[in-house]
Amino acid sequence: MNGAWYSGWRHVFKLDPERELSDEALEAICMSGTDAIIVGGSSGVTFENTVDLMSRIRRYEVDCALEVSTMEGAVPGFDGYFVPIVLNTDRAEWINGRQTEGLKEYGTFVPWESTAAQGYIILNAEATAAKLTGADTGLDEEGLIAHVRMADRLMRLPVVYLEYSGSYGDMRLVKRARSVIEGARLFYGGGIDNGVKAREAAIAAHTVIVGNVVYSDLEAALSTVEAVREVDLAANFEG
Ligand code: 1GP
Repeated sequence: MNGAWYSGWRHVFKLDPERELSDEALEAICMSGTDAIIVGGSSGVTFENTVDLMSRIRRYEVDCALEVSTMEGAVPGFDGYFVPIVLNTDRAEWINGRQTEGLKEYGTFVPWESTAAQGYIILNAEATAAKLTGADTGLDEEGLIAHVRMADRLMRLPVVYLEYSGSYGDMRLVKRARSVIEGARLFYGGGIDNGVKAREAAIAAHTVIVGNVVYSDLEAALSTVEAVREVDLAANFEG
């Protein structure tokens, strides 16, 4: 495991700058005991809505990172930055095109010590990110493991992100992915809308990302924090 700034994160809420969230709901999320908030979205991310959400989260002590998916949304002042690289697409724009365009513009300003690439493997065909990037979501197990090894071993990316956004993934595959990883941290996100799913995902992956349910059922979202803590308490107790 790498000793990076995000390496202790077990539970993370992902908030979308384009979506409305009341001050009360944001306070509950930030004070929930989650390890961090990631700000990011697949569409509609602008400088203004990103600054606005960051400054509202900044009232709390929780770590706050930005997933930089557009140049317009690159905002200074976060604790950390993730740069997604989509691995299961043949559209170069999403592998290195947008990233190098961003680096041409902002390369000298990047806080490298708090910036990490994420090797995204997008597995839900219905997800906006899958449609946007032309991801090959139909990978079989062998294909998935090959992508994980490419990210972790060949490219030595610090984070591998199994993205099922909007649908709950196959935890057997997530565990299998984790079993072949040597250096990266495995992020899992998608369809976690209750404590049971959060618990399963926390057993399968290093870091569990909870998104949509924040906007549809806040209480259920908050219950995922406790579920992940319980997995870790049980693991510590056992040994
Ligand atoms: C989205 O992986 C995250 O990028 C979380 O997925 O919104 O389905 O919880 P959900």
